[in-house]
Amino acid sequence: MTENLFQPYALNDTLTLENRILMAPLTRCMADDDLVPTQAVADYYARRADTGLIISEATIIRPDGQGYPNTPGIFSAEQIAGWQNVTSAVHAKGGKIFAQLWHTGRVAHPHFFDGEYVLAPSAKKVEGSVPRMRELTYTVPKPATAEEIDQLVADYAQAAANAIEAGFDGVEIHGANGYLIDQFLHYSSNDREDEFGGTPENMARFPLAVVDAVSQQIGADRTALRVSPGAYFNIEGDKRDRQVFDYLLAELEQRELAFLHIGIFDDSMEFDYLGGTASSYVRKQYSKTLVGVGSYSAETGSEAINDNKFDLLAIGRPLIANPDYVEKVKKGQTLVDYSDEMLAELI
Ligand code: FNR
Ligand code: 8K6
Repeated sequence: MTENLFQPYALNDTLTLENRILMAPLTRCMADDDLVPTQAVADYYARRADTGLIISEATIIRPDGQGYPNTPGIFSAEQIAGWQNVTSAVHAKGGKIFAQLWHTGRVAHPHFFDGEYVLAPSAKKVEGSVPRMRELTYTVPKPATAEEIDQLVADYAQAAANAIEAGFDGVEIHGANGYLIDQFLHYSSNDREDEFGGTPENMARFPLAVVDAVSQQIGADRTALRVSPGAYFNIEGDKRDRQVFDYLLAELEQRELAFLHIGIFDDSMEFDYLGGTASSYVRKQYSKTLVGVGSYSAETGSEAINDNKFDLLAIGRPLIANPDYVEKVKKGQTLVDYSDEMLAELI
């Protein structure tokens, strides 16, 4: 009943995926202390090369974007070389891989980069502390100046260029899950009064500047974006956010991105201000390639594609538990259930 997942899908003239199952980006905190992906990381991705497209774990564009221990970067020569090893291993097995470009904004912590403060749209801190390092409480961020915002845009574009140098087939800009780009898009984290806040157009300005700078650097056909119109992680929702995303999606509709990807853990979650689930809301506003995700099985995901709810299915936790997920689904074999303890090891 999952045949549609095994049909090829052309993202555009340059990229065709062999099937419609994507590996969702999954932070594993397994880079070495210079934030370089190791051989074990390369082997882990290579084992999943039969997915239609791997989206890498979130990868920081510069040191002050780091919010978790041992998350990989893509700003140093060593990191680029480490990723080259990963992309070669995936390509050798016939796979495709995008890099997910990340800056955590106010969810960063000065502990990781020996800094004095973290940057975000506004001086509004996120409650809580770093997972697995609970002694590191989140700090009140410093609102980025217009110059600092320009530099961030340039650093995303440089990271995209570095990703291509490292052999990635494209990049997904991480605009979801309450991190820097998402912080600009929600009223609870953005109360700026300059051209980056206060209205939907202003709140979408930085995210769109990043999309455009990255597209210009490596081509829109190799640029994707992940968004969370429904606030659910590291951020509070506000019913006015709806207008921001209405504006953002209308703007994205005019661009030719490789795809748009929903950021959510459970796509059955309904948001009153979106009038339903995150994917149903985006599907109504955006007609191009959409990647759905969030607690789907191959069966429910296949059905959602059949019902035209989205075009491609990203799978996260089941792919942590089953490196051979695609083959098992194809053969109708039983999957191993995911459990959080599996995060301790790369299988
Ligand atoms: C995630 N997720 C995630 N999302 C993202 O955009 N970048 C990331 O680096 C991560 N990292 C991450 C780590 C772990 C351990 C989990 C469980 C999740 C979210 C992920 O991409 C996906 O949206 C969710 O896991 C929901 O899909 P599944 O797992 O229900 O198929
Ligand atoms: C991107 C950094 C990820 C760090 C590890 C995340 C581990 C998440 C484990 C899954 C738990 C689900 C969390 C649900 C989020 C909010 C629901 C309202």
